[in-house]
Amino acid sequence: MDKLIVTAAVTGGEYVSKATTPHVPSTVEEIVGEVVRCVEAGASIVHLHAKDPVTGEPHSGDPNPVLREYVERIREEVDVVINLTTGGGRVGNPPEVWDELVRARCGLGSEMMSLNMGTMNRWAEHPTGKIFLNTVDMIERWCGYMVEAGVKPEHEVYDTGMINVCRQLASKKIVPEPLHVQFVMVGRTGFLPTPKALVYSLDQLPEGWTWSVCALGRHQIPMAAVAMAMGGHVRVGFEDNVYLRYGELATSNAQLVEKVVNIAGELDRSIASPDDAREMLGLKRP
Ligand code: KMH
Ligand code: ZN
Repeated sequence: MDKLIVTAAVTGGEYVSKATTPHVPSTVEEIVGEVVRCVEAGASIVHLHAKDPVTGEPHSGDPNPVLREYVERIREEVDVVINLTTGGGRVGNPPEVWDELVRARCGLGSEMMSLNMGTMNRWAEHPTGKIFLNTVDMIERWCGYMVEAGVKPEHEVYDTGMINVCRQLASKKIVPEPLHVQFVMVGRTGFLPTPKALVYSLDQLPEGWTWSVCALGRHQIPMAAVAMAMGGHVRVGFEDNVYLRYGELATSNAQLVEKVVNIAGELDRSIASPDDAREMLGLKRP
C-alpha cells in the first residue's frame, strides 16, 4: 500500500472555538506550536483557518493577512505541506468579495487549498447562516485560480453527487488529473460516516485519483482506520473532533495524529513525509 498521508486540521475551523475546548490553538504562536507537534507526530499536511486570537472563533474580516502570517511563521519553523481553507473566511465578508479573497489567498505560499464541491445545508450552527454556498460557477472559477497559481485543490466531497462535480472538472480540463478528493463525512446533512458510504463512493472514483477521509466527532478515528485499511489517506484534528476518547478532551491535535499513526503501524502502513506527500500528490513547492 502507498505511504499514509496524515493531514492535521489544527485550528478548529469555523465550528470549534475556546468555548468548545480551551486547547484549540488561536494565537499565531499557539498555532505554529501545534503544527510543529503534529509534524513531529507524523502529519505531512496541515489545514488552516484564520482564528480570532482571543476567542478562537473564526477571524472576522479579511483572513488573508492572518493566514499569510501563519504560513510565514510555519515555514520558519518546520517543513510541512500547507493547505489553506476556502470554505472558511466568510464571516464578516459578503459573497461579493469571496472571489477576490480566494484569488488573493492563492498567492500566500500554500501548496494546497480546500475546495468544497457543492452547496449544502450546514451541519451545525454557523454565523453566516444555514446554507454553505458553493455553486458550480464558484467551484470552477476558484479551481481556475488555484491551478493558475500552482496550488493543488483538495476537493471536499460531502455527498456522492459531489463526486460527479469532481468528474466534470476533470472532463472539462479545468483541473489536471489525478484529482485529490477528501470525503468529508459530516453526517446530518451529508454522508453518514459509515464504511458502506465510503465503499459506494470509492466505486464512483476514477482510477488513479488519490483520496482521504475526514469524519466528525467520535467517528473520526474509526473512519480513519477504515480508510487506512482500504489504502486511503486521513485527516484528523480539532476542526473535526476535539476528543481523545469518550468524555476526554484532547489537549493537543498531535494526540489525534499519534492515534492514527499508531493504527497505521499495526496495518504496516508507513507514514509519508512532507516530501513524500508532495511527490504522491504532484505538488509544486511554493
Ligand atoms: N470544515 C470541514 C468540515 C474548508 O475548510 O474549506 C471541511 C473543510 C472545508 O475543511
Ligand atoms: Zn477547513
